[in-house]
This record gives sequence, structure tokens and C-alpha cells, in this order.
Amino acid sequence: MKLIIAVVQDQDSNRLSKALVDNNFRATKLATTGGFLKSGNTTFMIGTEDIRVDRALQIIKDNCRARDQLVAPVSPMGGNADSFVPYPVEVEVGGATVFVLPIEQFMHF
Ligand code: 2BA
Ligand code: 2BA
Repeated sequence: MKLIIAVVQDQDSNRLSKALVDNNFRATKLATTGGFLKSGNTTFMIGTEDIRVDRALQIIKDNCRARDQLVAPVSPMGGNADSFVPYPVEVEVGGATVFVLPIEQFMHF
């Protein structure tokens, strides 16, 4: 078995949830925060058999899209002024950041 951890944008999470259920995948959704933008995103944990991993990845790919987001400048407040960017910067977020991990044991009590 594998554990798929997928960080997706909140806007895509309902669609992805539905697609996973429709395709008979079990998943757990966590409300998470991106370290860089410091805004909310959603992390899916999907435990599944090895042979279904590719299908799960395809579903994630099909249901999550990349979007540009503006990063507002934050004053360094006594921090390192060298890295201070005084104007908003656009970054591309997502579709999805995905990790696939081996599962040593899976138990369901
Ligand atoms: P955030 O950390 O809020 O990052 C949002 C977007 O900001 C990133 O999109 C990337 O385009 C940009 N970004 C992040 N760190 C940056 C940096 N040090 N310098 C310049 N730009 C930076 P994505 O790469 O698509 O990532 C979306 C979210 O996925 C991230 O939200 C984070 O929650 C998660 N993520 C991405 N890579 C990860 C990793 N290696 N480990 C754990 N979580 C990760
Ligand atoms: P939920 O996804 O809300 O599922 C609650 C219960 O609904 C499940 O109990 C199961 O009895 C039923 N269920 C879920 N998906 C189904 C499906 N596609 N078809 C028929 N019945 C379904 P549990 O199996 O005890 O799971 C409890 C919670 O544990 C789940 O909440 C989910 O958050 C997590 N979970 C279970 N299996 C998982 C897996 N393989 N990967 C990630 N999270 C899992």
C-alpha cells in the first residue's frame, strides 16, 4: 500500500473530494497552511493499494489547477531589510504538491 499526501488549493478541494469518492478512493482531508503564503490550503491523505496509485494521481491532476496568487509585501520589522520586497509579487500555486510514501502497516480497528 501507499499513502498519497496531496497539498491542494482550497478552491479545488471539494471537487477533488467528490472525484475520489466517485472513484472509490478513501481519503482524509486536513485543513493546512502554506508556509510561504501563510494562507489556507487543503491536504489530502489517501491510503490505497499500489496498483491504484497512478489512477489516484491522475484524479488529483485532473481536478487541481494552477493559479497565480499575489504575495503582499510584509515589512521586515527589524528583520533583514536585504530580503524585503516592497511591491506585491505574483507566484504560481499548484495544481497540487504530491508525495507518495510506502505504508509499513495498515490497520483498521
Ligand atoms: P505555500 O508554502 O503557501 O506556497 C505557495 C506558492 O508560493 C508555491 O506554490 C510556490 O509557487 C511559491 N513559493 C513557496 N515557497 C517559495 C519560496 N521559498 N520562494 C519563492 N516562491 C515560493 P506550490 O509550489 O504549488 O506549493 C503550494 C503549497 O504546497 C505550498 O504553499 C505548501 O503548503 C505546499 N508545498 C509545496 N512544496 C512543498 C514541500 N516540498 N514540502 C511540503 N509542502 C510543500
Ligand atoms: P470518511 O471518509 O468520512 O468515512 C466514514 C465511513 O464511511 C468509513 O469508515 C466507511 O465505513 C464509510 N466509507 C468511506 N468511504 C466509503 C466508500 N467509498 N464506500 C463505502 N463506504 C465508505 P472508516 O473506514 O472507519 O473510516 C473512517 C475515516 O478514516 C474516514 O472518514 C477517513 O477520514 C479515514 N480513512 C479511512 N480509510 C482511509 C484511507 N484508506 N485513506 C485515508 N483515510 C482513510
